[in-house]
Amino acid sequence: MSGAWRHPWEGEGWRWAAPRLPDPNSSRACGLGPSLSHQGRGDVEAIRQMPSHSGLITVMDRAARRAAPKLRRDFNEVQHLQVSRKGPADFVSAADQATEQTLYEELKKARPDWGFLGEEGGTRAGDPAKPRWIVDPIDGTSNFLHGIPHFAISIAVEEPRPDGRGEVTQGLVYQPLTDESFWAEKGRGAWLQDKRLRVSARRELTEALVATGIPFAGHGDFAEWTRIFAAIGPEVAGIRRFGSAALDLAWVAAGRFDAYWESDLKPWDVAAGLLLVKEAGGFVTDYRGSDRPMDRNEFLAANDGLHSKLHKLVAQALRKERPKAE
Ligand code: 2AM
Ligand code: CA
Repeated sequence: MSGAWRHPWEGEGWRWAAPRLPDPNSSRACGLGPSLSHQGRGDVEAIRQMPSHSGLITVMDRAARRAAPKLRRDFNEVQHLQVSRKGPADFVSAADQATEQTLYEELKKARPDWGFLGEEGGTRAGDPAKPRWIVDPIDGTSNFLHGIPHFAISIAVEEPRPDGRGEVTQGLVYQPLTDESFWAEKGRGAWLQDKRLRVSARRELTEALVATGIPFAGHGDFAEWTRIFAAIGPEVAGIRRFGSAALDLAWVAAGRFDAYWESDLKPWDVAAGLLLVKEAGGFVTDYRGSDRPMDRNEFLAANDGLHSKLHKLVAQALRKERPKAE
């Protein structure tokens, strides 16, 4: 469409100049890209560091970057489809599936006997003694569908454990439109490209910017969310609902958001993001404070100080909601 606004990457040769992950086999530290440096922020260490990571992170990062160009082209196409009567829903669903297929093929090439749990393709069994991939090809599909540039690819590695509970040991959230790769490995910290991430250091609720996910048609408990919102809203600096749980959690890890709450999510929405928050020094519990938030499918994430304050508010709100339940 002539006159339609075009994204800067919808042209020839434009590319966000973000640094790549260093090759784990290389001894050269990679530089900080100018557009992604966060000097002056307390949340990201401004010093150069050479992150040590396993080859798995390289595999995940490469898979996401291989899927990204088509996703960017499809996103641009969605702009044009907005005005058609049928709308872009079928197109976006096809983009979701194609992205997942690319990720599946790339990851399978690297680890042929691993299982795969993806939002679009369901479960593909692998060797039960080996880890499996947990993949969300587009987290923030509603944004993508509406032409809102806020969505991400999420990839996690879940290792089998004797008690039957898998444990996520690697996670990567890649935002194709900004070329930001948030990644974490158990015991090795959380990173944005080659910069170590820390959750925010803010301690006061009045300074806290809090992200959430709001229940939507047919999903979630709106009454419960409203109670929590009513309890937290008046106490904090602001509440944001951006529509991608994976990015919400990655941004808590990066200290952009101070806290986050949401319920009724799927494993692929949160697998990578939860590890990012934990490895960035944050706390994630359910609304009752248990450190197994997946069990109740409730997620409250923040630094330790804010977490305990928010947890008190949430617990109070839920007690009011269900006076006889517990
Ligand atoms: P999805 O984009 O992969 O579906 C945000 O609240 C989370 O809920 C996102 O991780 C998003 O994952 C999921 N979600 C599913 N349907 C949604 C909708 N209609 N609106 C907002 N989020 C939705
Ligand atoms: Ca999702």
